[in-house]
Amino acid sequence: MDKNQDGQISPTELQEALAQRTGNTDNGLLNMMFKSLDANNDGMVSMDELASLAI
Ligand SMILES: [Ca+2]
Ligand SMILES: [Ca+2]
Repeated sequence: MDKNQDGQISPTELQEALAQRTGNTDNGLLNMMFKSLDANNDGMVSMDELASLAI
């Protein structure tokens, strides 16, 4: 999922991963998912944050 391998998932990376897996590109859903993943609200989802949800 981490395309540029910086150890963080950006909203764009999450969107691409979501589109690839589900074909869903709905922005509302994406924002909701991203917010729930981004526990510390820094605008990026770290591997720790991702692991805590275990997608
Ligand atoms: Ca990244
Ligand atoms: Ca974060």
